[in-house]
Formats: sequence, structure tokens, C-alpha cells
Amino acid sequence: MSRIITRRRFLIGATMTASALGLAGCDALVENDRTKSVLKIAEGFSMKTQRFLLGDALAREFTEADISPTFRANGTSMPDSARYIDWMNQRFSSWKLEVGGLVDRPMQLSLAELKALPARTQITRHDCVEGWSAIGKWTGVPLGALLQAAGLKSEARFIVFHCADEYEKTLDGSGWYYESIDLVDAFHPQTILAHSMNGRDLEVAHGAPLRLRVERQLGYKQAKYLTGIEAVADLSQLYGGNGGFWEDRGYEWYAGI
Ligand SMILES: Nc1nc2c(c(=O)[nH]1)N[C@H]1C(S)=C(S)[C@@H](COP(=O)(O)O)O[C@H]1N2
Ligand SMILES: [Mo]
Repeated sequence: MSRIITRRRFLIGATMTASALGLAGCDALVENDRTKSVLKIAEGFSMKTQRFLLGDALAREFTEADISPTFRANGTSMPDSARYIDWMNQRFSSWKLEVGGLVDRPMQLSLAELKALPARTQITRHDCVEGWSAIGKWTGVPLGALLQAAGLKSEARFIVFHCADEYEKTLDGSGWYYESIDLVDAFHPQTILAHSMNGRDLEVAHGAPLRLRVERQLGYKQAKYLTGIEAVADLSQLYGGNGGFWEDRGYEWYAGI
């Protein structure tokens, strides 16, 4: 019985990866507004289906032997802002993570403070929408614990991740990388703010000093170079209003694997 269920879960997961990959590859398709709204409905449906079928299930975890010998870096691999370069040159001792928005106790945490908090380690597979995967070991602070410490206000619905890289240079500053997740994913046990990868400090190419791991979603959700996390009631006021850099350019907000 349980074997059947496991297998079914696997099949559902595989189907969804395929549909997510197929969709994001079709840039021409998402240009049309009507197609976009149809896709939004389909996306809501697949999120609800996945949540209903999988509940709070964990993403698969692997063993040390499965860790990929090379883990490709994608997107920004070296933020070029003066602020980031200063942080990097000081080995991130002057960097701080801002925790704010709809919280009772806004906080600023240094890397040393984050590393001193109870951590979770997980070996998981990262799936990029461009069609490559890699297995890595991540260690970091469970996001739920941090949010509990900050105290979410009752209006909070989403957690936004602000990043230190301006992916697309524009005059209006609309090209900063950012991401967002809802509270179900924010409090999922495998959602962590990772400061280490494969047992070492996170490298710059992989998002130093801190990145998000939200293991049931695709690569572009895994925001690197975090500068702040913000609790908000809705996403429409931020940048393009779709909850993420790539989402504002047509990708799905819920990128379930
Ligand atoms: N800040 C930031 N986060 C980011 C990106 C980026 O360009 N900037 N790229 C995303 C994409 S598309 C992927 S696949 C992963 C790549 O993570 P890696 O460089 O550790 O492989 O980071 C994601 N997070
Ligand atoms: Mo990606």
C-alpha cells in the first residue's frame, strides 16, 4: 500500500516538473495576456493539487555519496554593486540580514548570529528550469524559526526575499532580483536560509553569504545574495507585482517540482 502511494507521488512530481519546464521554455506563449491568465488559473490548480496530494511532504533527501562533484552556478555569479563588493572584501562581517515588514519585532542579524542559531542540513536536488539538475548539501536556519522569533502580524501572507544583485540594469531600478513564497512554504521544515554548501561557507557564485532553499520548487525560487526578508500582505506593490524577478518576466510564481 505505502509503496503504491510513494510511486504515485513520484509520478505526480515528475509530471509537474515536466510541465513547469515546458511552460517556462515557451517565451512566445506567455507574451499573450489571454494565455497568461489561462496559465495563471492552471498554475493555481497545480499548486492546490500538489498541496492536496502531497500535503507537508518533504522533498527527497539524498546521501553524501549522491552529492554532485560539480554544481553549476547560474544567473548572477558575482554581484557587481559597491555595497556587495565591500561586504565580500570584509568576508561578510559587515553584512546583515534585515527581517522586516509585517512583523512585531524587526531584526538585523549578522552572519555570525545566523550561524550560531540551530541549523538544519539537507542533501537535495536543485532543478533549474533551463534543464539541468545538481545535488548539494545545504545547511542553514529554518525560515519558520526566524519568522516565529520576529512574530508575524496577522495580515502577513507572503515572505519576500530581497537580493544584492541587480540582474538587469535599468534606470528605474526594476531589475533587482527578488523572490517570494507563501506561508505554507515559509514554514515547511526544509525551507532554510542556507549559509553553507557541502560543508563549507557558501561561495560567492552560489549566493554568499546567505541564500534561500525552498526544496519543493524550481531553481529560480532559490534566491541568492539575500539582504533582507520582508513579510507582506500582498505582492502587487513590489516591482512588477508578480512576486519575483522571473515571475515579472512570465515565469510561474508557484514553481512546484
Ligand atoms: N539573487 C539571485 N538569485 C538567484 C539567481 C540570480 O540570478 N540571482 N538565479 C536563480 C536561478 S535561475 C537558479 S537555477 C539558481 C542557481 O543557483 P546556483 O548558482 O547556486 O546554481 O539560483 C537562483 N537564484
Ligand atoms: Mo534556474
